[in-house]
Amino acid sequence: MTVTSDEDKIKWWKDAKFGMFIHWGLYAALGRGEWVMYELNIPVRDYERLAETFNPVRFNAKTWVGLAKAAGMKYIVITAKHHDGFAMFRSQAEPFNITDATPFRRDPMRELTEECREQGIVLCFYYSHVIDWHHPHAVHNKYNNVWDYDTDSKHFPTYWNGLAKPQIRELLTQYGPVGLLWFDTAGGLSKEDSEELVELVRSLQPDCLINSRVSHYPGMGDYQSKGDNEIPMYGEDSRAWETPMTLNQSWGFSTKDQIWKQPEAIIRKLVHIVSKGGNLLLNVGPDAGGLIPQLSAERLREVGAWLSVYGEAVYGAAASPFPYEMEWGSVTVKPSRVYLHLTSDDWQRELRLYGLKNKVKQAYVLSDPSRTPLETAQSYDAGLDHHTLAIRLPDKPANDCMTVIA
Ligand code: JFZ
Repeated sequence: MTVTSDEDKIKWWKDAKFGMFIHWGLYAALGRGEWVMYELNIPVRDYERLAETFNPVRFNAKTWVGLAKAAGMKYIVITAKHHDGFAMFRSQAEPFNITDATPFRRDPMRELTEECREQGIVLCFYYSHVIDWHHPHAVHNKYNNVWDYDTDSKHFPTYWNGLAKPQIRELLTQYGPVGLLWFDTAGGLSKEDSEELVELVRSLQPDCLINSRVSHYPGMGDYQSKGDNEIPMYGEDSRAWETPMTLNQSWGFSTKDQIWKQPEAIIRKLVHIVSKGGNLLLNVGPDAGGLIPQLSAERLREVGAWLSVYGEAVYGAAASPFPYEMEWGSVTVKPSRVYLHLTSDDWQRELRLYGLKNKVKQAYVLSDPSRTPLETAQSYDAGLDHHTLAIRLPDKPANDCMTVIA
């Protein structure tokens, strides 16, 4: 067996840049987000009854994976179990799961695994390892189920050894290679318990990546999960990182939330994140029938259309070497190439770039198949040992919300 170095192990993910987050579970039936059980203090016995009618017959793995692909996403992270404790996969560890407790009986994780393999997308699982509102022995903290279960009778090992670890084992043994495990909200879990979980994952699938939320102790896992919609400042993070983001304001399906981000805003955020060296994990919340909302799908397709033209400047690109934000847009780089992502709202005739180490050979609009060279002027400052580049820009492009100059 060859041991992959940490750097090699995370390379696919760092190059991927853009993934699809999917929050899907029983809560979709109530249409007000994935925290509904907690917010309404729904008793476990009542919540369990949602499973009796959960029958998402319109779920189609091919359509979902196809949408991720059309959006230009390279990996999918789906909630195998969220805080409600309901397993959206076949599980021997606990009957509160989609194949045993619902009329649907199918295992969507299996169907997605097969379809992802078919379409070349990396499948990854979200698993809520600490918060579990269904289990009487989950860690005691204020985000767990304090309405059904009293603290005094809690016995954490019953949950940890009887449910969390066995289910993580199932996820890593039932579906072939898993790209990464996305843990969440680890408050109350000891460092030793988090380490034990990391060891378990490593022993079953050494190449499976783990996000930092496996523990609330800093520095654990293979990369840093930022807060919701959070984009760090330049130089803030030395580790690989990812921003989880929603298209509206909810993770789980919501009929109330209709505040949607525009495709242009999403493209700019993606580029901005990549220019700082991060990944964007963008969420959809399918409904209880198994459909991804139309308003989400439309937006994702527009992002994908932009990426199909300008993807070269995103996938596999590294962070901007300039340690500050540009008022005109963002910068990404590849060996011997700089990409200038220009927003089109205040289009200038000329763009100036200071502080280049090398003289630039040629500049062109990335969407121009003939690569017609743009007019440039360069000067060298011997004192600062850097080049200044001025590019004469073409007319403002009609459709693109960001135009890339290579
Ligand atoms: C958590 C979950 O509680 C939520 O339901 C969703 O799954 C989201 C992706 O993750 O919520 C968080 C956790 C951490 C932060 C924000 C929301 N944070 O660190 O800013």
